Amino acid sequence: MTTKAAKADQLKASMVQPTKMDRITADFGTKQSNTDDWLRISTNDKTGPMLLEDTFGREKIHRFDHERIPERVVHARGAGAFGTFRLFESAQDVTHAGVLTDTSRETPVFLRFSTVLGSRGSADTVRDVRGFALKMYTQEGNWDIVGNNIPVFFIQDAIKFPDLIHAGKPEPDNEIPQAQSAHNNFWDFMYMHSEATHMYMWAMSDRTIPRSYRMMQGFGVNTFTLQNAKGERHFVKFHFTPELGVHSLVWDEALKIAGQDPDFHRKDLMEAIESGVFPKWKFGIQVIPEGKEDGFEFDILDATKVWPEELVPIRYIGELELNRNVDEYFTETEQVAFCTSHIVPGIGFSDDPLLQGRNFSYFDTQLSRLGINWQELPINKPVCPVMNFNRDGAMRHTIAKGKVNYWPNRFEVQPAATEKEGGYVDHPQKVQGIKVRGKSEKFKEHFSQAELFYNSMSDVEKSHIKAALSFELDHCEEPIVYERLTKRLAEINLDLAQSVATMVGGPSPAPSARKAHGNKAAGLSQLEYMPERLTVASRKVAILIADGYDSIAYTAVVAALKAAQAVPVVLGPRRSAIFAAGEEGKSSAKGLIPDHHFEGQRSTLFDAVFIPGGQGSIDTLIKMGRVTHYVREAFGHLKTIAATGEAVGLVERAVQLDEIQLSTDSEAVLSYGVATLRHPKPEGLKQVIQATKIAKHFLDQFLWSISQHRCWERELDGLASQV
Ligand code: HDD
Repeated sequence: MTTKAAKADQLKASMVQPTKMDRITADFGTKQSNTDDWLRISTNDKTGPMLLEDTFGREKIHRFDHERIPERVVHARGAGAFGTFRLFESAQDVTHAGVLTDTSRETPVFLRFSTVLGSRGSADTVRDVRGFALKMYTQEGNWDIVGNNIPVFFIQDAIKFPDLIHAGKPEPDNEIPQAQSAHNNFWDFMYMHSEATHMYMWAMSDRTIPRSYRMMQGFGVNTFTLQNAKGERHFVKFHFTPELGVHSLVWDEALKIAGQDPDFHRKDLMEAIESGVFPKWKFGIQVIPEGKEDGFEFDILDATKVWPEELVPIRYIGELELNRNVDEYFTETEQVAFCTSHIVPGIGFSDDPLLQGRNFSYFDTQLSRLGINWQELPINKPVCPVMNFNRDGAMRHTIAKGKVNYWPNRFEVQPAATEKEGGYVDHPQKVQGIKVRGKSEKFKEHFSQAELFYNSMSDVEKSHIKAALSFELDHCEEPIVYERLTKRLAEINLDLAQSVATMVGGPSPAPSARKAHGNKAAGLSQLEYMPERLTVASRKVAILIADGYDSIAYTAVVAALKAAQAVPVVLGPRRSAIFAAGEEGKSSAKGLIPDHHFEGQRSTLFDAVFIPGGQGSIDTLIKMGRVTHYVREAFGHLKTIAATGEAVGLVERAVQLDEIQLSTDSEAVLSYGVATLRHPKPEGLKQVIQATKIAKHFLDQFLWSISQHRCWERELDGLASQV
């Protein structure tokens, strides 16, 4: 049986781990005595010419000169991790695929997340669709689901993909802008392809600025098929829903992080796995039996459409967990290569015109990126035997023994597998028709689901979509681009079109001739995806201190955060010892060394901020513009802010809003995501008990507020923009 260890064990066979005992060698194995000086003619006082003879010197430079391979033409920037897929309910009624029917298996997987438009060195937090590409190393072969964090796509037909990507990538004359859709060509293309309307509504929502790869949904997007043992076929869409909920950054924050920490998502994934907070997703399928596919207003093979959950419920049957970081980025995350065409028995394709084209494209791109033998690379190699008569090609690794390399052969070596032996049998499908360049009628309707999506958003999400479109179109200088596009928005919603037009300029759009349906659907608003069990695990909390801080409040909050698996990160005016109140000046005091100083890490990199009191500390912090800015910026980004004792005054001064209620002497208060506790000095047992209760209440409120991700009320009531 394949266990999750099978892939890890296989990879180990290709690993080296240098130790102090090892000695440096050339690639041909000979130990080297000097790798710092090129062989040359020299005398004591003169350095003479270098000798081409130096085989070691030449090898080192040759190897370096050829280190780069072509980056992916799209999805070049990414991060990946290993994990496990488990099934908790067999789907044998719809498929005979082992990976979807055998609940005793643990299938090893590799998942690569990515942005689409940016080059390999671009920033993680740009506004962009995120790739969600999963390779399952099943016992029957590799099964790749090459998906995104958005369930629909911009185009219906694969033949449009080069145009789409050319329009989205930097413009050809000047290679500007990097990793952005905010430019003339992209929005020109969006207008020219009304089929893209639904997808760009998703792209302008908060889905494209995720807080973390761990907090995104994954979708197979295309329509695949499943076959069961009886030979019945079903159309299927694949869904992954994160245990931590679906959460995003706010736009101002995403922009700043792109500069402050371009590796934000990559680090976040790595650190969470490293600390044992393994990201998990529920795996679900939406299934339509063959024969029922025509009963929908839309064509179920059209990748620009969702299958609304009201019509086709999601059946959750499995779980995906990421639990191991890569050992080396290049050989694993960079060389991993996915193909939508890689399927296993029980799973098949549909006539989805986007999928059909993808099935050609992925294998093809791996040839130019990695060469014909790319499936022999350790990260891509299946865990089951690979036996066939494909031979040779550049960089072939397998040594295939035997007298023959063809079938049929006189030895009857390596025949094809029967169905019983697990051979892949294509579903017999009756096909009849006329050869045409075109698609069926239903593919021509482009606005209904764009409206459905917009209608299903919360007020906060709607205002973010307006702001995102206003930002993007503000970057288009050519009036024909932003004027036509704002006019198009009236097909979705007139208020949206007019609000955006007011912001970006041009005439106010008139109502469209299309009759709005006014419908909403479940599962489209990301705010519906809160974790089933509220959690602050892996949330990073900045703790701001200076000399004289209150160590009791500090210790209590750090302990509570750690107990809940959150990550407290201490910041001070310097990254050398900071002394608590009472500790200062004592020769025995060691102080606390902060993790960073205030210039090193900005508020954008944290989920919440806590400032313990202590007169000395607050006297220092209150005079530091950076600290005031820290609190104000976190407030503007809707993050939880907590303060105790004297720090309550600091927060009050930084935020300066009457609407925020602060703690009294007898009560801890949580108001608009600001948790405060004044904690008067208790006298006597009764007061100590009372103070402990208040402190506990403060901690509960603080942690609950962090678990909510952001305080949307602050934005809805117009407070965030005032600070
Ligand atoms: Fe694609 C990469 C997702 C349509 C052609 N695609 C790529 C990756 C993801 C997707 C996640 C990165 C894989 C990795 O991490 O290595 N692509 C999608 C989705 C699509 C889609 C969800 C719509 C349903 N793609 C699409 C079309 C074509 C391609 C229509 C071409 C006809 N995609 C490619 C590619 C890439 C790729 C050029 C670049 C690198 C690679 O394949 O391995 O072949």
